[in-house]
Amino acid sequence: MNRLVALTLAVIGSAIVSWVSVVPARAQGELVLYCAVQEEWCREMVTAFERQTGVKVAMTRKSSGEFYAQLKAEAANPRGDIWWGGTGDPHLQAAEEGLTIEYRSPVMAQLQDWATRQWEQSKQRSVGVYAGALGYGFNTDLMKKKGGAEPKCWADLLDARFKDEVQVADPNSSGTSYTMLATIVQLMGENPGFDYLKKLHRNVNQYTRSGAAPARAASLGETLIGITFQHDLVTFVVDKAPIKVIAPCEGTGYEVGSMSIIKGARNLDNAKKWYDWALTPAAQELGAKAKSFQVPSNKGAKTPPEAPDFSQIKFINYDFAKYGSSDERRRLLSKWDGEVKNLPK
Ligand code: S7P
Repeated sequence: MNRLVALTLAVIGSAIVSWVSVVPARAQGELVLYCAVQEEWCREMVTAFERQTGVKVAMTRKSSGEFYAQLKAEAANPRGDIWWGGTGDPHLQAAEEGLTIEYRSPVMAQLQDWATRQWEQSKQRSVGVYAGALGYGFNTDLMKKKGGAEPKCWADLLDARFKDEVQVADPNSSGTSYTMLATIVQLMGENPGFDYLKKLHRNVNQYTRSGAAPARAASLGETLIGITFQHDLVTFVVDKAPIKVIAPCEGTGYEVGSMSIIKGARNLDNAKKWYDWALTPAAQELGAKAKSFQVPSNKGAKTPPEAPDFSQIKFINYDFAKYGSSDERRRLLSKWDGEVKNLPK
């Protein structure tokens, strides 16, 4: 009889424990989140945050340049509360234009230098949440069929063999592609850099809206080569797609994926709650769960073993202050539109 009572109590006890862990905290208002990483990671974050805080999150996923444009368009009547993720340059531009606000999180002391540098450069309006290296990848099955040497450098992508075989995003919508544009200009100098981009244009089969789309296309064999952040290619490598990831031999640029609170946020307290939480090791480690393999900004967060090894990559000294400034970003994009995008092939 005693055993039966003990067993019954144990069953009731464990039912209560699992109920407590699945039932969200009491409703604590709302948060409108503009999320610029991959949809899977956005969803993972939203679910965890809602469960832990009881705040209901309305999330939209777009590319970095698109959110910058949206913040600008909504400036008189802001709809979003927090912009999380996406390359740092458009966050810096938004900060400079007063579209986002200053905030000092209590978690700041735990962050890598590159994350706090973003915060200082933006006059405390944007902070680094992860870092990612630019590169490209190719479909190894298609490359074998094509024959010839495998590309290793940026220069190799100009080979006539790769006509209509390279995919990259449009830098107006995509932070990835703007990072590439700024990287090429810094690596080669402005005029030789634009010559390079014009020649590359002959080999481009499509300028996609989203920066990571060419990685998926390469994994499916829809393009031979995709220019993206290296971690966006690793997402497919871990699923055994025939992809080889390349860190270009001349050197490459990188992003400081960032977060900013939107000026006029209607749910400011919840925006700060998200901001503080998103900088914690536990929240940053959710990326790997969603197969996003960036390097986290909290020193206490584990870098996923699948993440590209930064010690093996030759990086340029990316000038975020210059290439994240409004004037420079606007100037380079309009030059790219005028001189590259609409060139006949
Ligand atoms: O996929 C993750 C990621 O590459 O997406 C973010 C960013 O929004 C780039 O996408 P777009 O080029 O479409 O703007 C990056 O910050 C992040 O690493």
